[in-house]
Amino acid sequence: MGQTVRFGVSMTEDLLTELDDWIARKGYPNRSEAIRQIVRAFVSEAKWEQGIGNVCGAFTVIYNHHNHDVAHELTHLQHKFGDIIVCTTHVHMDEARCLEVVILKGDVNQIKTFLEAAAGFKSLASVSPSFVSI
Ligand code: NI
Repeated sequence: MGQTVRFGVSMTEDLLTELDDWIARKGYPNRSEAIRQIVRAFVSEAKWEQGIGNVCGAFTVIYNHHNHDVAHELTHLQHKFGDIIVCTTHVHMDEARCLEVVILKGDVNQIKTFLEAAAGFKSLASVSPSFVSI
């Protein structure tokens, strides 16, 4: 964390009104906190798109455990990418369905490769993965 620096920003009244309305809806305590969050999200997304730096986040998948191919592929993938996997949680949802959450941390390009490989699974559903720069 660096030193906090103040700077001025100019914008039209209309745009400022839109910003203040958004801040009120989101419940941010002030413009500075809102703008910090906006910039962090923008920088994080830009780094993700450009493949820069490290990220952390989760990949969530629901699959039918009677489909042994999926269970096997998921285990195989986790062994292959062990250096970027922090931990995995497996929940037996019911007699057929399993939910698995894989927490990942590391190089953004390695994590993208993991997600591309996992996208090919014949899962029942997967939650949109979300990663942030660290
Ligand atoms: Ni299970």
